[in-house]
Amino acid sequence: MSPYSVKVRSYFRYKAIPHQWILRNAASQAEYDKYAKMPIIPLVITPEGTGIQDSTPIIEQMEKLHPEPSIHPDDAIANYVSTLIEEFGDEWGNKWMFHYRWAREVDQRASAGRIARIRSPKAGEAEHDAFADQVRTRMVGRVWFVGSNEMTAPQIEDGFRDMLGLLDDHLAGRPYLFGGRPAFGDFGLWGQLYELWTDPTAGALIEGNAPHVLDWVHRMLWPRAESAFEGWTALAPTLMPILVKQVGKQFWPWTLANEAALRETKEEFSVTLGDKVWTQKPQKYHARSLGMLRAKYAEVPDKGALDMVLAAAGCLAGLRA
Ligand SMILES: N[C@@H](CCC(=O)N[C@@H](CS)C(=O)NCC(=O)O)C(=O)O
Repeated sequence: MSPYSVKVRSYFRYKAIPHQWILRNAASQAEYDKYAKMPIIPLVITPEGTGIQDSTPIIEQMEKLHPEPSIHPDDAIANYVSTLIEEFGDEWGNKWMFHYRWAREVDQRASAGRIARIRSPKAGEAEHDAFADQVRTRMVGRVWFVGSNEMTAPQIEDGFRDMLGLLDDHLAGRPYLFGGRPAFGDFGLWGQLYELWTDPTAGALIEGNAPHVLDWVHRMLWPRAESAFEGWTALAPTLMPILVKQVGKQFWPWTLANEAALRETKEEFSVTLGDKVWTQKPQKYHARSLGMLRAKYAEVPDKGALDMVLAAAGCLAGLRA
């Protein structure tokens, strides 16, 4: 049920890192508490007995231990764009996921039922129903957290449908976002898309409208290197529209406005995305990951050609800040 957990599992499978997948429930809670520093999943426990959390640093740490096959495209532009898409998937893709999962009754019931079964696998029917109701009430009450509300709901859904079309075009001629093997960006975006696919409403949208996205959703469950990464010139015709319309026009102004709202300790902020106003309470975690994205940008040795792409996508100024 957790996009960040399946993201890390997909990475572990790609790298053939031996691991055990343990559900967080009453049976595993004591072990979880021993190693977790934050109340979130995934939690990776290493053979040395260290607990690691937060999917992006988990993957970065593992990549140092298991560098081959690399998840970073050799082309310098594709390499940074992949990092940007990883962040976009984690932070903006999560809005589609969380919104669709908890907006409609059919999805609420399906998801709350699945969560209740994971947490309490042996519960009888009545106990299960009561627990599922509790989960449903709690989670529906939390959608505001990712910015889903009456005003933003149509924007989130229009944006998701637009993304499905763009992504389907991009994946029509290639198995993974950056060519013949999965990149950092695939893992981040896919974790959210996979979860969307498992839910009734968004799953039907994917199955009915985006056959290439559907293939990729399946492929990324057990990703493997089929051929090399592609260069930026080959990727640009269908990846650039995603950068411009989704990352540059939606996610980027939002993440900068969120950062400013945190700096100014605002209770709520509004930002215009395209031709619509988006209003929500600031989200803390995002400012930290935006900082990490800037640090990675600062480390790029030769920025000339990359800057032209980032400027065209509308992300350059905020990355230099
Ligand atoms: N930035 C973290 C986010 C992890 C996260 O938000 N996990 C959610 C589930 S997808 C969680 O554990 N929420 C609290 C809960 O389920 O109790 C990451 O990338 O790992």
